[in-house]
Amino acid sequence: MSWFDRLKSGLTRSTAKLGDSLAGLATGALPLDEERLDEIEEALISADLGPAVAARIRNRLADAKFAKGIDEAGLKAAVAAEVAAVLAPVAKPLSVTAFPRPHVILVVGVNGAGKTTTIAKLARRFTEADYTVMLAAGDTFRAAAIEQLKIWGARIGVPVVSGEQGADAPGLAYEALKQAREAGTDVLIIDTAGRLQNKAGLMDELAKMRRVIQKLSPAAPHDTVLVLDATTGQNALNQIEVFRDVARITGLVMTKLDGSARGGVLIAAAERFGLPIHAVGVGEGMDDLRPFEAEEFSKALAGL
Ligand SMILES: Nc1nc2c(ncn2[C@@H]2O[C@H](COP(=O)(O)OP(=O)(O)OP(=O)(O)O)[C@@H](O)[C@H]2O)c(=O)[nH]1
Ligand SMILES: [Mg+2]
Repeated sequence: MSWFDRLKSGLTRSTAKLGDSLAGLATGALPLDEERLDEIEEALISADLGPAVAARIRNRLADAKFAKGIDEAGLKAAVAAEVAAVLAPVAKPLSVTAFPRPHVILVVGVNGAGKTTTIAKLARRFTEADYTVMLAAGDTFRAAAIEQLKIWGARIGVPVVSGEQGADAPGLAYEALKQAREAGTDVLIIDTAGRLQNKAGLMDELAKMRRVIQKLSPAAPHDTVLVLDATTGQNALNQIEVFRDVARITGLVMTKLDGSARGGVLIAAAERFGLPIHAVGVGEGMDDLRPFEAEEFSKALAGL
């Protein structure tokens, strides 16, 4: 399957909801009346696009151009174009820009969102682009988490700085940054433990991690990436809100778009927060990460 096909089949829930209902709502030779426009707006909202974007698409469709009716392909194309306009400004791949090296990327998110896997995938992409990469096993809570990152590091061929289970995570991040700097490594990616339910602890640890690494590199972390699981739907918006405040996130990665995902929420997120969307995950393997492409995503979502 091509990347686009996987993305498209991954957006099944959204596509089934949106693409199919758009197909049913196309009017052919009949005018697009108020009632039909209301139905289209509802379909957009229930596909997780958010009320603001749904209202904009409705207004666009109410445009005189479609007074004579609109066919299925035309309706889907109009929706895709409007969605792409929302997403295009936020589609920004991660880039390695910091001098002096390393460029530090801190990866945060709730339990099981796909942080560690995303780190492996990013490491893979950066090494393929000829950057040197180091990983820091900053999820020190579980021995299995440290082991998981070490296995990925060995597979991709990048060093992993780790400590004992229960070790101080900010201290480990500091040590990793020191080593990456000494080695002249281009990119340091720091894994963290996933928690949302325990907000105070999370805030303390992430804030402390920032303070500690800033002693060595005042501009670090250069990126703080929130990993979101596409299957969580609207809950992703709450996660962005909480992590934005506690961790000063600078961008998003959405994983599991290959499952029966609800990727429409990315549009609501783009509209509401305007944070860069760096990449999307479409599988569990190290090559299953793609830069976020607004147009492709919009077409897949509209069922084109
Ligand atoms: N299908 C699919 N599975 C994914 C994707 N990304 C991650 N996973 C799976 O999701 C599960 C959790 O991934 P992890 O990377 O361990 O998630 P995490 O956020 O590090 O989890 P914790 O460290 O426990 O908080 C694993 O089984 C991954 O293989 C993806 O894009 N697609
Ligand atoms: Mg993890």
